Amino acid sequence: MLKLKKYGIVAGMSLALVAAGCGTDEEGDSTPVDENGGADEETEEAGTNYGEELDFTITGIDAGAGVMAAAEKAVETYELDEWTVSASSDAAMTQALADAYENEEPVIVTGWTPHWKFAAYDLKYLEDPEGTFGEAENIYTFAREGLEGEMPEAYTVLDNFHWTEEDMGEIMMAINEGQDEAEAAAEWVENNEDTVAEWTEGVDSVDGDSIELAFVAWDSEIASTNTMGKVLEDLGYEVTLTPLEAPYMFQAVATGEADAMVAAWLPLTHDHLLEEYEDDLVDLGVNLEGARTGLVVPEYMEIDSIEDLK
Ligand code: PBE
Repeated sequence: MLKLKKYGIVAGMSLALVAAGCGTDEEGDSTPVDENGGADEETEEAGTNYGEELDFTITGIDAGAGVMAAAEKAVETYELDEWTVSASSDAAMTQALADAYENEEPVIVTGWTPHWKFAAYDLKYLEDPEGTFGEAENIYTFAREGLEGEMPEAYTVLDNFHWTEEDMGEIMMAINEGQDEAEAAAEWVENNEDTVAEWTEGVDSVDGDSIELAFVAWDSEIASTNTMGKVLEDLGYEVTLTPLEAPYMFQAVATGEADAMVAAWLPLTHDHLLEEYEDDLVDLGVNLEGARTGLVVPEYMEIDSIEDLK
């Protein structure tokens, strides 16, 4: 069975990040958004920008997530002076989304793809003309220094790991519908022998070597990390999955406390973390193409752009 490590350091980290975030955000004042100023004011007067209804709150996730930093940046860039991004978790964010959706009420969340919420609800990304959330992202695998020499079998599988949004989506959906995380991943592995065979081709089994994968408990990364864990377990590894906040995930692999992660979003979302730790990380390349982050709202809301929030 995949082992899940428990850490008690997560809450303290959030506060530290919020504090750090305030100091390091760039000045957004010089951004020229005047062309749209008139239209935005009209929207505001008509009361359709949802600010008061939402208490000027964007529902966020864990403070260490890259999409949170991007959302803070958006608030500055688009001069959404009254708005705040509230930190919570992926689970709390999707609950808020579900509650609002059920009652056709407005809600704005920090969202990303792949995520099951797009299959479960009619949602849209708010346009981001200033590119605060960047363009398309890819998800990368990183290993600790020395893994290749010490655990060549695991290293090869991690290096070969590559799948699609649809693959990940199947597991996310199953978990969202109530299936146990490890079971959902195991079922996918059983049903996708050919794909898994591409990752494990020519790799010898091992005899109970211990390996630890770090991840963050975002639904997308719960799916990918449990899948990689199951594949390594089937090869004979004793696998531990360690949930951390994003900065600690990078740190754990960089210091060798954990062996690898399949949860690095680049070029933008985790850029600041890669910059800090890249000298001590081994880049095993992209495992999923075409990811995306942004502010996400239900289709029924009458706004289309982040600019409309002003
Ligand atoms: N996410 C999901 C992460 C990367 C994976 C978009 C929430 C983040 O923002 O850091």
